[in-house]
Amino acid sequence: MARTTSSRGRGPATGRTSAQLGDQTIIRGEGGETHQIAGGDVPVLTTQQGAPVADDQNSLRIGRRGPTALEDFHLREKIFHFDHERIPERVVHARGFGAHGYFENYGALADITRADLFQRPGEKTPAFVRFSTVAGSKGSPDLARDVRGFAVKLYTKEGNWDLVGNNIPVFFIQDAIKFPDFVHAAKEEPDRGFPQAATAHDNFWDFISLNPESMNMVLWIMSDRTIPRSLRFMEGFGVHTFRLVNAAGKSTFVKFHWKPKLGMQSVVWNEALKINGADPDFHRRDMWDSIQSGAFPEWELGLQLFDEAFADKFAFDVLDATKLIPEEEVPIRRVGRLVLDRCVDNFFAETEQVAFGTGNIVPGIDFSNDPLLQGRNFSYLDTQLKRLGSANFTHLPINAPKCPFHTLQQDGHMAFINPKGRVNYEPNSWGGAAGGPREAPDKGFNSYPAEEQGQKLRIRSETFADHYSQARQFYLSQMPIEQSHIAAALTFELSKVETLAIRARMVGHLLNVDEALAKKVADGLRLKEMPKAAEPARAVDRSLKPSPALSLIGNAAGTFKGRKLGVLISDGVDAALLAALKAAIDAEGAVIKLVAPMVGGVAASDGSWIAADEKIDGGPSVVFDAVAVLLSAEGAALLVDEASARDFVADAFAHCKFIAHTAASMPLLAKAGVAADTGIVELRTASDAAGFVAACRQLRFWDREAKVKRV
Ligand code: HDD
Repeated sequence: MARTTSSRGRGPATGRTSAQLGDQTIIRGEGGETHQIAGGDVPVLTTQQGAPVADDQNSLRIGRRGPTALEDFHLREKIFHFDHERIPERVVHARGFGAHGYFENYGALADITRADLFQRPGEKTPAFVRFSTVAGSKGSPDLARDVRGFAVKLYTKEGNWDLVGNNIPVFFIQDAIKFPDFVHAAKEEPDRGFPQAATAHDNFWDFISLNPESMNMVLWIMSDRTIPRSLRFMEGFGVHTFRLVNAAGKSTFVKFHWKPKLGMQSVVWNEALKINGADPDFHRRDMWDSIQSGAFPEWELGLQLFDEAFADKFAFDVLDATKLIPEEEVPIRRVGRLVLDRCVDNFFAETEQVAFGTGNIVPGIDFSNDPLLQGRNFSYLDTQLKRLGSANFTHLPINAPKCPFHTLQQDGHMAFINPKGRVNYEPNSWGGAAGGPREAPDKGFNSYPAEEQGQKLRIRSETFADHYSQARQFYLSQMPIEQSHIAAALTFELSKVETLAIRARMVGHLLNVDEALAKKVADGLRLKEMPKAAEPARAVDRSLKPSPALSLIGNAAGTFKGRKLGVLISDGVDAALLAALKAAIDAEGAVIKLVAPMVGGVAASDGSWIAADEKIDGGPSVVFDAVAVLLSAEGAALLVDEASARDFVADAFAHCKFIAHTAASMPLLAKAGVAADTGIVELRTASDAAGFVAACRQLRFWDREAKVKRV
């Protein structure tokens, strides 16, 4: 057997082992003595039991090359603990990214709710938010076409309120009893274990095509909403109708919305596919970078408030989670802002162990009878026991309330909040503090006393029977470019479905949404004949007015703030031009990243040295919102035959990005197939830089898309 002579092995000449650990060198002598050099005053490594560890490099052996001794408690403890590091990943929403922040209340809302966090203007409530994808496992790529979870935990002074929402205001199913079927169908197929984090497979579309109540959600998930550019640029929704209840006991129905301060933005599908290869952590890195740089992501909390009278006259049942209420019918009142200003200290302790639950509500907020919500209220508590392994998961710091709390629950695995004293039951006759916590009839949570009566039935209300009208309304509310993306996404996904009957069944549903859309998809799939329209349970209401608020591109914020410009540079780059571009980007509140043939940097035209952020194949244009190609003539000559440089330009062009360039860069642009349009801006002098950044505020030059996407 070969003997190792590496720096971590046993040096043949000295007979000593050595290891470089950060700034400290550990040298181990033959006799086992340990010397620490440098590193200063560091804590001593111990076992879990606190015993100091002398040697963490070698297990205990009998003789130099002999067997390992079972008594090596440090080895056993270390391996034992490592073997148990993982907890079950979430059955859905496994991949997530969390951050801390606060919710700041704009004004007092005492007239509509007694919820403590809404009583005092300017009050800040600590918050923890976890964003997630739904279908993929923990290690899946960020840019999967998927719904994004938007789960908010607000540590209010009267307990934790969790708003466990998504970035889409409607859902796939109406009744929680179908959730396991839906999730099974969406996830990897059980016999083969793939595809990962993708709905483009037979099982998903088989289920969906047999489940017309999903059609509204299907239109949403096939839209650009499921490929967001950043978690910072997406909306959030509580989805269900909830109740707000004021001190007088008056109830108002509410739907919760989160509106991103920087506006909404998505990527295009071809870009998403490439981002997943270039940077599978694209979303979490973006969130991490922006919080670490002090550019704190922000959303405003919006309330859609309505009463029973509105609910009665609204075209759909407000308890049906597959429907939304258009903003045009019930405007959104913005009541506060959510700011994320701190990354976690430990991903496992916080992001992995955070336990959200729709059942976590506080006085002043209440449930509605939405059957999806009612089922969720069971599932979330139940799942925490599976994942976190103990009914004491609320003792974990990320889950514990930040207000005082006193229960009479006790013991169990890992109980580390253990009350002192004699009393663990109620009622008791021990007086004063010795008697322990008491209920508070007025201050405590009182359920809204809704009148309920009826037969016990397994039945779906008639009022849930319209499956197509809002899908149609959503589709017609999109800009033409968005409509073409929906058609392309449906065609892509159904092209991955092997069973022709499923493809046809889906097109049959689309005929009830919009005939032109159905035809486009049928043509895209090359269906030999148009299937019959699916039989709707209730006739499609074609009179619903489009809701412009539902368009993503139509509501773009008109700013490049928070976005990223990628600049390709080479030796000889015009230093003044680059400085002007940087100044314009800084003034916009955006970020500039320099990409060069080699990461060490380039020598600029004025002799200065400019360090790069990325090597050309490590910083493809898909990770930027716009690009500038500032090559010198020599730089262009060098890169014109470099595939990654050509891709940088060709992808930016194909993805309809704004592209600035120097005249000298033209050979590369020409080789990459760039054709002139007004999204391509030549920078002649430094004074052109600001104009280019202003153009970038449109985010994409969509007029180009028809020229670069023909099928
Ligand atoms: Fe759910 C996690 C959102 C329906 C059962 N869900 C989970 C998360 C989000 C949502 C954001 C991740 C929370 C986190 O970051 O830890 N879920 C939704 C929305 C729904 C929805 C917006 C519909 C409006 N969910 C839904 C139903 C059920 C569940 C109908 C079951 C009956 N969801 C769960 C769960 C999860 C979960 C199994 C997995 C991990 C967890 O709860 O903590 O209990």
